[in-house]
Amino acid sequence: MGLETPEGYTALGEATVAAFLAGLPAVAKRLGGGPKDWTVGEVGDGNLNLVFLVDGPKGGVCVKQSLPYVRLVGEGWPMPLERAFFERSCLAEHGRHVGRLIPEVYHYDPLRFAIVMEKLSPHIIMRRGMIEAVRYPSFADHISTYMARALFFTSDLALPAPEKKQKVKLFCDNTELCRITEDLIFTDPYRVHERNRWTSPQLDGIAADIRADCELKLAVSTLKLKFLTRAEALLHGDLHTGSVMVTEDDSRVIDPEFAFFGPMGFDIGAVIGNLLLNYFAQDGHATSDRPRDDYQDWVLETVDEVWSLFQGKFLALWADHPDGDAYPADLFADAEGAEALAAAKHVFMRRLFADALGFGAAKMIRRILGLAHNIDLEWIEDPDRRAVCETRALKLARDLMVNTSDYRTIADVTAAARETRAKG
Ligand code: SR1
Ligand code: MG
Repeated sequence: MGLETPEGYTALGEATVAAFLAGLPAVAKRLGGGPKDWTVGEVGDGNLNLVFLVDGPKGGVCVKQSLPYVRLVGEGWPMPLERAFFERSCLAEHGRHVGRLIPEVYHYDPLRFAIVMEKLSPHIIMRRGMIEAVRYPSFADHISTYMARALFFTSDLALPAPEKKQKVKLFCDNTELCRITEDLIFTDPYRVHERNRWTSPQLDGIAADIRADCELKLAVSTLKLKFLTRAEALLHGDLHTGSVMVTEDDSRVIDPEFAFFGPMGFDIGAVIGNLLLNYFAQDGHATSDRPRDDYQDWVLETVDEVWSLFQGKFLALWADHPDGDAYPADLFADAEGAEALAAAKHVFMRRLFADALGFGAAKMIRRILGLAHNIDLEWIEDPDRRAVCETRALKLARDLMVNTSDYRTIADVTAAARETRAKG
């Protein structure tokens, strides 16, 4: 027996999407012709939803629909349909601040829990491009703008408290998606759990060491507490390289269904952690006629740029728009105040950097020892080779999480990544 769903909901299929869109005049006009002229393909390769690409004589659209369960696992793991509502709400909120760095939403259907949005073409999922060693020269600029603006403008640095609280309230109900993160990122990889998997037997010993590593378990639990309690800004919530669609000169952040008010470092860490995973994975994809060293240099340069550009942009926004209830500008109007505020901003950024490293490390560990892996590593066919890459990534991640304060600058992080790789 299927899972119970609200009246009006049925999962769309390739045969029914056209009829659904035909009932939306503005979307139908965008596609051109009529339903018979439209081609539909289901292309969802994520862990949760259905995704259809629809093309007509005039243009295309993308339809994303929640399933009442986790697609990766099946009906045995029910999941609220409302994640589509949170995704659409986040796209609306972030859209006010980041403009064309996300897809345009054309329609939201609250009965079908479906979002009809811009079909990004010729974009591809960034993770896939990076596995092929494709460079994205504008990515660091784009993602740092996205993060700086989305995080700053939804924080207490920019918003009056009542407005911020209303927004927190709206996203507070995204509890089940947060629960996925709480369990899969901050807890499961550090305990025996049937959902976990890893390259076995090669990583059996390391997985056991991690489960016995109290220092690491305390560090990840401290991060989990921050994730649970620190409603700092509206996060994307799952900002890995599979959530960015790219061309050489365009980047669009997609899929913010995990959106909620949480610690800013969680999104920043997700980007950095996933770039570092790719850096280590390259050694599993390199061949003698196609070495990847130059590409690995580019990945680390990108890590550096992402943080450096983010920091500069975030501080610039704080200087230009000190409109929130935190650090009221009139308290710091004189020269002494200005100096004190500058010092406080420095402390803020240092704390944010440390948060990002900790969360980035947690993201790396979960993709190697938890349920949901990523293809950067999964597509390395030879398990021995894959395990070498994964072991290096785990080693760096552990150090980033436990000895976070040793990393004063982003250059310390990229140097440690190189050193970890060089040591084998
Ligand atoms: C059960 S969902 C597993 C993962 O897929 C999503 O992309 C998130 O990263 C989530 O943790
Ligand atoms: Mg996703």
